[in-house]
Amino acid sequence: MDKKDFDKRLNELFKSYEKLIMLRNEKIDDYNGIYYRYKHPILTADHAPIFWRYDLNYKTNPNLLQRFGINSTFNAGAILFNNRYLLVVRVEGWDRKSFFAVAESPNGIDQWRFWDYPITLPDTDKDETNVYDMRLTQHEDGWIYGIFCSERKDPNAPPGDLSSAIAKAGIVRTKDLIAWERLPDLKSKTQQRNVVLHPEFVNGKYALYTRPQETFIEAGSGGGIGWALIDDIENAEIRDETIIEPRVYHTIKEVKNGLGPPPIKTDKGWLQLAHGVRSCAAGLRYVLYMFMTDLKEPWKVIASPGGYFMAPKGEERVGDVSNVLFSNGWIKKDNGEVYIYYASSDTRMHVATSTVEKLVDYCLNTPADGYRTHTSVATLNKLITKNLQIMKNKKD
Ligand code: M1P
Repeated sequence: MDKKDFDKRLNELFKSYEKLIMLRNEKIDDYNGIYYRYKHPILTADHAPIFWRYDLNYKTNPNLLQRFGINSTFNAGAILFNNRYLLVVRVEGWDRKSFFAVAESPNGIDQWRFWDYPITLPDTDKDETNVYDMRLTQHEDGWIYGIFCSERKDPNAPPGDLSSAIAKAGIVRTKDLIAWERLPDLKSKTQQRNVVLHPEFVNGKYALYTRPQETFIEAGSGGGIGWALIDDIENAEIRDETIIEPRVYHTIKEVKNGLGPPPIKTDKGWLQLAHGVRSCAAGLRYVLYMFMTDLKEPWKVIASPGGYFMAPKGEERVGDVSNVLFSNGWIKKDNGEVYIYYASSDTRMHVATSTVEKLVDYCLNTPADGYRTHTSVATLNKLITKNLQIMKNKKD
């Protein structure tokens, strides 16, 4: 490519990149009363800056080739920090390694732009191979904590097994999302993923939502979402762990579940968003579901709307790991609006919007799963009878 073509092509790349970033998003009018989806994904691999992907120097890249490929942008932690909408995104390269990078939007809905550099985590363990799915918690102790999955090869894997891995919870903290202090990884008897720090002290201690698992993929006898109090966050260790939100046969969380973002405090209790996984002929199906826990005793589940809150739909259904919705970030605004950031099929990020009022109503008034067809039909019949009466009264 001669220099003139190089410059022309580069100019086109920057132009189409800006067009993508500045694309305005809009609500999809697909009413369910609970939340709105949006027309465009908010972050894709194409949102990675041009200067991350290309060497812009004609001398060293005369053919203008991508030098650092980005595969996907997903599973982002979220925070409203000094009135700035920030996501700590799991960015995955063509080399399959994930890293964290901050993306910022002026309104939380569109125009997401990555900060110039990704996050450089303190490198504390040479065996750590991959990191992902950071949950951001603005804790009442004044720090912003990030808990993420730290993955390494299973040292006990038999020769030739290059897939078995170990999942641990890595912990970092920051005051500005620029300088990150790494604390020792969470000590646990089992593998852990989807570990989330509760934003307040509970009985004077740090409190963690956990997800014990027997193997890298399977929860096994891990049971579900757990709860553990931690004496010292600078040397965090799970001593006692109780399952507070179990997996259940023939539900959307039959195979495994895991907490999403840290909970949102409301006057009726803590709003909790989680993912549930079931198995089917097509593989695993990940959906989002909600529950509420008690305000004073956040480990006690007080409401469990039955079924899923959000399931993969349309183009969300297809991607690197198809049939997956996953969320580890949401933002509550002062006016009560809630922005739910979720990823589809381990490929791209989306936003959905709701309000605290609607989410609390959803949690408290959606019938619980009765765990049997018979109870589902009874629930439906009750609603139909009530509604037919209303419809009849209108006619009379
Ligand atoms: O591929 C779907 C998800 O699988 C894992 O989630 P969980 O620990 O609940 O099984 C994670 O690797 C997650 O990043 C991924 O989106």
